[in-house]
Amino acid sequence: MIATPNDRFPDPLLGEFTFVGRSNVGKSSLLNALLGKKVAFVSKNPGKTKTINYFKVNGKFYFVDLPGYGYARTSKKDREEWRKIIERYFSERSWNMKLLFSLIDSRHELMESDEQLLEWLQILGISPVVLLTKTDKLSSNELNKQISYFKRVLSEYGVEKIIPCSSLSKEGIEDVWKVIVEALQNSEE
Ligand SMILES: Nc1nc2c(ncn2[C@@H]2O[C@H](COP(=O)(O)OP(=O)(O)O)[C@@H](O)[C@H]2O)c(=O)[nH]1
Ligand SMILES: [Mg+2]
Repeated sequence: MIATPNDRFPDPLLGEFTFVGRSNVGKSSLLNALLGKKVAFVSKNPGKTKTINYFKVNGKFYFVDLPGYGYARTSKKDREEWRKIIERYFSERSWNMKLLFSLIDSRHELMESDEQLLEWLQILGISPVVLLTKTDKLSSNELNKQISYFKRVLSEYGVEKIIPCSSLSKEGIEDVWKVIVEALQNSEE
């Protein structure tokens, strides 16, 4: 866990897969669904934890849980703190990042805080894989509409890959693993 600027990043291993999104988007639940066990803390109340959490996977690489953003009741000070932590992460550690997963709630439209993150990533030259979360809450008709909406708006930010997923129904979990395994194989070559 990295909480203060003095905390050091762990041994790089084979790389890391990083997860970012608005608080309450379902990031912790998705990490748990991917790992098939409860490693990340799921909460009904949008959390204020501003730490970077490293989960070692199979002793070989990491899943990195970045602090959530965009919580309605955050103060300016909280946002500044978030920005500092994320900035430190991208500047000191993005070299070890194999993929960045940007989580967006499949039910809503893109929010301003998502747009800000996506703009920032474009400047940094990072093209995220977007995971549309909580798809179990939509009918297949509604989901198809949302997918075309997101394809359209996200293409403006250079996003090439979108995976609809649900920690509840487990939709998309295998697809996420597929891109992770591919990224690991590509970096071996
Ligand atoms: N229906 C449904 N609810 C979910 C899903 N993922 C998360 N949630 C709920 O959304 C809330 C926030 O989840 P959490 O994983 O803590 O989000 P985080 O703040 O992004 O880490 C909790 O009440 C979860 O039970 C999902 O795939 N489907
Ligand atoms: Mg969480």
